[in-house]
Amino acid sequence: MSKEPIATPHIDLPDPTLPEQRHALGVDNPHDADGLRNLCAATTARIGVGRAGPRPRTRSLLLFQADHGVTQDAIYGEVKQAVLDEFDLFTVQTQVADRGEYLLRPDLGRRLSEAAKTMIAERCVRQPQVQIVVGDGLSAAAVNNNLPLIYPVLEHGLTTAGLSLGTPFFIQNARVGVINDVNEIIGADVVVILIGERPGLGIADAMSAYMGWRPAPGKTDAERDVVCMITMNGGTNTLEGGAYVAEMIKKTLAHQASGVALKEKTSSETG
Ligand code: B12
Repeated sequence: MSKEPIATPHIDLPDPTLPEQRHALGVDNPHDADGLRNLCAATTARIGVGRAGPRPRTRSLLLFQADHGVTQDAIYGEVKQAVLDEFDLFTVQTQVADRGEYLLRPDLGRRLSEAAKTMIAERCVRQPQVQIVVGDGLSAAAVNNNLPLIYPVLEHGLTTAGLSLGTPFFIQNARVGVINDVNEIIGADVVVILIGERPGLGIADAMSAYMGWRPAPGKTDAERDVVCMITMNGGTNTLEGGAYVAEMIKKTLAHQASGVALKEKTSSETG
């Protein structure tokens, strides 16, 4: 009897992350296939996936696990030094010791370490009109994928409007509220933080730009604005996002207000 060579393993399930598989209808004999297809195309939510008896299909489960893996990589990944070097960003830390603590103690991610305060004080221009900072937040992938695209657009939009910019830098293990500590040192009119959003099970590299008029200790999100879901993977296009953030900053400067106060000022203007 001749011995068969060991065959390469036969995988009978296609890769569930491929676009044609991800968007394939899972419902057998749908009453209105076109209607269901339109519904599924309108959302990234996991609808129309079908089921195997009372359980999810293997395909759905594998896709869920694969997407979950991507979110873990985004949360625990690191921002690439090459991306920071492209814009001469130096790095400072918050009071968080490691990534585990970052997830458990959001309050520490809102405070700069003493070493960070010293470094910022030594290296940064004071009292610019706009201070840009970058934070990893909850997705390093957001910074790695979007910063090279958004930063030049934002910088261009602000400088062509004749605005003075501070010295930009990167904050590791950052939360949005850290802009209060930043501005205690810098004294800018507006601080904007480009930060990684909490990854979803479909898009893991979305960036947000949170900004505020003269942030200071004690100020809350009610005094901030956000442009969210900035990504080339199905959110606000990163280049357009950069232009929009520049416009928001100009509006903040013009009205000397952000968040709820800006909303109140602009809604009374428009009647
Ligand atoms: C988590 C989250 C929350 C959490 C924040 C708690 C926490 N500690 O994480 C809770 C449930 C409290 C929340 C509440 C609200 N949220 Co929210 N939130 C998010 C979510 C899912 C992720 C945000 C994120 O990843 N931030 C980055 C991390 C690193 O930041 P962080 O420092 O850990 O957390 C801060 C921010 O998340 C900030 N924040 C959260 N939501 C909002 C909304 C606004 C307008 C501002 C200025 C700040 C802000 O609050 C946290 C504490 O400072 C986004 C969805 C998205 N695609 O971004 C929506 C999102 C940002 N939230 C939104 C909204 C509308 C709100 C509320 C105004 C809802 C309401 N009507 O009450 C409130 C405002 C809360 C506030 N802080 O004043 C919208 C903003 C839309 C827009 N462009 O203006 C988003 C985009 C969801 C959506 N698609 O509608 N939110």
